[in-house]
Amino acid sequence: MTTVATSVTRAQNQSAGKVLSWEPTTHGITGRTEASYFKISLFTDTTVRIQLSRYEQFSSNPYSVVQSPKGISVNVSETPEALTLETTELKIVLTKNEWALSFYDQQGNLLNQDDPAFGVSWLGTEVTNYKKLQPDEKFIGLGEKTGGIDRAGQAFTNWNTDYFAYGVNDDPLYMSIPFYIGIHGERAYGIFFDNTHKTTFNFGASNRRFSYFSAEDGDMDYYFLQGNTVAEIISGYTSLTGKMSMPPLWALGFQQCRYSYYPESEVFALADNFRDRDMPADVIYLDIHHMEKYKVFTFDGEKFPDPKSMIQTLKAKGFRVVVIMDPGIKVEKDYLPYQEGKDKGLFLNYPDGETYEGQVWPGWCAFPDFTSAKTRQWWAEKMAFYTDAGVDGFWTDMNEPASWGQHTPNLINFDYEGEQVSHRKARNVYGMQMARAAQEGAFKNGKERPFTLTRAGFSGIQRFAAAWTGDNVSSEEHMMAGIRLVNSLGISGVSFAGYDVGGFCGEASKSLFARWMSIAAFSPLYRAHSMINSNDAEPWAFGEEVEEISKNYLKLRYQMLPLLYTAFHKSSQDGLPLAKSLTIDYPFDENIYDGRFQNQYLFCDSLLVAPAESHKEITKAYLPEGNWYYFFHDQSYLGGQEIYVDTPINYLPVFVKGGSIVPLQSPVSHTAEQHDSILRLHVYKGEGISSYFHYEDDGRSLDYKKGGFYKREILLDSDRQTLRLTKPTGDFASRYKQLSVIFHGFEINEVTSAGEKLPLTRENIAFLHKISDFDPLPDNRLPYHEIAGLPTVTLPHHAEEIILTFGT
Ligand code: MIG
Repeated sequence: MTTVATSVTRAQNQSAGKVLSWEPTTHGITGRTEASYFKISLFTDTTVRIQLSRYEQFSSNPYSVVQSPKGISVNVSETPEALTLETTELKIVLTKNEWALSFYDQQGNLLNQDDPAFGVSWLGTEVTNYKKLQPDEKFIGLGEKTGGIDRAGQAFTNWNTDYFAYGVNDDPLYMSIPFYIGIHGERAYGIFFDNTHKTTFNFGASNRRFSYFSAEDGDMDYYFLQGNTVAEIISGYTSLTGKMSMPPLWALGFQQCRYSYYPESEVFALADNFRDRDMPADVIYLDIHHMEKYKVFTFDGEKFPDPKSMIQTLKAKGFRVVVIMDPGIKVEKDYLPYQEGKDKGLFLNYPDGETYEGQVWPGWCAFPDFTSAKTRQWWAEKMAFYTDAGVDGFWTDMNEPASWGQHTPNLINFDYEGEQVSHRKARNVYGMQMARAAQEGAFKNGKERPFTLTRAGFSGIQRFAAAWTGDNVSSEEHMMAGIRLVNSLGISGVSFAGYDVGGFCGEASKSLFARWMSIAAFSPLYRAHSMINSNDAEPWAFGEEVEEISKNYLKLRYQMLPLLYTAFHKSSQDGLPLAKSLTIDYPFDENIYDGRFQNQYLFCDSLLVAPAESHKEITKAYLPEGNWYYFFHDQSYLGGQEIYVDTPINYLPVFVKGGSIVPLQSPVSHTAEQHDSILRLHVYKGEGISSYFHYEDDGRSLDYKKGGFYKREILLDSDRQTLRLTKPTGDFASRYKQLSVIFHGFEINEVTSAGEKLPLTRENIAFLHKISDFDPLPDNRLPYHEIAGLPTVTLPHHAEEIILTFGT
């Protein structure tokens, strides 16, 4: 009888049940329900942590959250039916008769509500929180997830997976970020489910009663985030899980990868090709063939006889080298990293103590336990092998972890910062901890800011590495899917992200490659890559016209460096992405969710990119509220409408938001090359006051943390026709000696500064250069765009306040 009863309970849903008791804590309350222990803790006025466990001891994730509760005042009140917790921004009501929470803002608007019957429930070890679906509720975020930008009606799994040539609707991929934002009735909220087990998010798939998030095991442990805007919610999430730190400037340049460049002579030829063809680039990758028999911390002596001098030569040409690191360490008696790992107990083990071995490129391998501080430290020290040779960047691949068979046994032990857990709890954070070790190593041994790129990750990964979207495919739909993946990563805290330009698997057509190079110029990470045994896929490998188009967008990318650098700085401060899904600034505009427009995004806040497939000659774009200018010819549009745009292969539709200040510099062939010292501020007429800040630092050290930066605010008043540059702050001297202000959309005959008239010229501006007339991709490009006669003034970029007044 007892046995049957128990198994029935285990096999059916069991909710948390009645609230039996509670008591106040410093940050909220704690108590018991019939089936669980609970705790509600206010971290800020807008962020609250909810924990429910069937054990008295709560279990948690030590890796993602870096914020602790602030000393805020929480007001708790009780009625016979409910407990209410209030801050200045948030009201949380807990129903006592059956654990269920409702969240309101201080105006009394319902943000989010548990299903009153199921609230938090268990099925065996699986724990779930059921949330009532709100009318017309939309769901965005969840990191590296395929599908449309609104995830309503779909469900997703978080389980880091090596997925070669994934389909554009496949799930799960490499990285797990259990954070999403719900949007309904002009309100939004965020939920971060901080459980590292395999989790499922259901946004109303196969039912119309609730959305839910569940984990295979562990506690119900989530953060509810309130915000007046979607941006505030993302900032709240990145306050919890951390923000990216400033990357080195060179990482913003173009990065060329291939599986694999070797030998040394090929690498030199590659570098020379970029320079001889006048195509800007900063980074060359060495993929797995740089190693001897795929053994990490080795160079293949035949392919790369003298890595140090090779890297020196490349550096002299303005290139940085990034090497790949895979976690698997070849099981080989005389291979030092294997011996050390074994002797020092740094590898993953079976519960009986035997080293776990899985098969990857080097053959049978042991896997460092990156969830142990000792192992991370050791790995970081080993990396001196690379940094001594002059390697500047690190690429952590296969860190899901991947192994042939793709089914790591669940019983394997992980340290998990001393907690000692199984693969089920640790898998999803393994990759992030490898990236953390890589960042530590790059930092410790190198003298400059590190650049690390990772495939696998979990919430908080943005603190350790940039991300790329793995093994995509050379197809139009993948090009579009990559944009959405990067935009979704951006909603989920990962600002520095990109995709393999040209597609990793398969062969890109000429036009596909040209378009991909154009779009990716507007991606935070600008990196081309392709698979072993595929055709050459460098930007000159597709014929002269594609080369010219690529060169145009590469040059534009380098002209945009001042814009990009400020955007990276801003993102490192506020946690908002550089590639911004329109759901962030325009969440309540229904049109942006339209399948035809869902790939559009704002880049660096001021540019709206409306990507089109490469075979399209015309496309429809949607311009949200405000006024807009077509970037390449300045035609102006009112927002709130759908428009047709020509999309010839040489022009990607990009629009500038009215009121924007877009700083550009002269093109350079790599980020360390000196520009012409003129900062060109392109100023676009909008409405009222808009602001921008210009940010610079040395681009390589950490001095910026101690005041070594140059920052000045720029305020445009489009109505009163003034532009004000505040006095700069910080100890760094700007690298720009002159300032050119180029006015777009204004009628101007006169510009004065401090009562003095400035010489006004009329400039012809072309953002892209003319493409010569050979072998055009058939009829698929437009005449050359030059914007004629733009009013321009040039003045010294001095360090005092500058106020320009302009008009007729
Ligand atoms: O099993 O290092 O996603 O970018 O070129 C394949 C070889 C391993 C997968 C990565 C890809 C990389 C490739 N790697």
